[in-house]
Amino acid sequence: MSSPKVWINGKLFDKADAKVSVYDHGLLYGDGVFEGLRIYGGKVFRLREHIDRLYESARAIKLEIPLSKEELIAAVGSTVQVNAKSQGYVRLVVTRGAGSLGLDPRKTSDPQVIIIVDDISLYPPELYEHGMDIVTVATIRNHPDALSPRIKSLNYLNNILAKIEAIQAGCLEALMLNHKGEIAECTGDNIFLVKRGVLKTPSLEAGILEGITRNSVIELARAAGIPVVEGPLTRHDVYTADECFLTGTAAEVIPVVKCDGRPIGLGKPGPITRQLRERFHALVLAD
Ligand code: PXG
Repeated sequence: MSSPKVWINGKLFDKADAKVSVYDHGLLYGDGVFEGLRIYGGKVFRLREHIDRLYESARAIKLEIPLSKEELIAAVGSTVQVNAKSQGYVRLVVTRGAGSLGLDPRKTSDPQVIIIVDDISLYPPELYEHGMDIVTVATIRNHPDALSPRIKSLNYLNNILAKIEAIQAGCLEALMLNHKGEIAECTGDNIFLVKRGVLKTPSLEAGILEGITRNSVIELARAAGIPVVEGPLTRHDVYTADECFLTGTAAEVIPVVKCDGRPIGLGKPGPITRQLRERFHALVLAD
């Protein structure tokens, strides 16, 4: 495969030449926002939703993206085409831009708008078949009044610290609680439970990212007549659930069969998880 072409502020660069300044506040302070999108059959899934979320993240950190949504959508389309990818991943990044060595965002100029089109690394296929084992970690999700998890910012240390704990415990994903001790989300995925035929997931008030895969799965479930409840959930709800799965652009819909050493339900992927996974696969191809 030829080297990926990276779009930066309107120009295309080979991967090796795609660079930003070491004075960029995205690097110095994690001052910026991003999106992770997925290409299915040459088309970006839910592009409009990702663009809307990117602009909302930017608005929340008072960062003005120097092009319109329509211009950015067109740039994503052309970069996907140039890279001739029919399946893959798109990373959109907007940094605050280069500035002096101080926090003040007014000292920055030229925000960098970056579009990377590359391959996505998936969990091993066995995990989709047999389900994954997750662990609750001590690192709580960012307090929403400190740094809202609704903002997909370039500072992912909260999630990375949780991921390190999960790996230390021999798991690939961490279940993060919020400041109230409720279930929030995993490091790069939202979480769902099934109990007596009802699909349950933390509401946005839990302090989570409003996942685009999450929203698609909620829509699919409702359309299939599966009741969906968004509200506070505890670890007890996870331990006593019939089924559990995670959703995310990278993970898609992946079953969870164990949490903190407790098998969930029968300890294997359940029928509602399987059904929603199939419906999600059909949706990404149709959308
Ligand atoms: N919670 C968090 C904290 C996330 O970062 C999700 C939930 C799921 O949201 P979506 O909209 O994807 O359903 C995410 C998304 C990566 C990567 O490279 C991470 C995400 C998405 C794509 C790629 O690790 N996180």
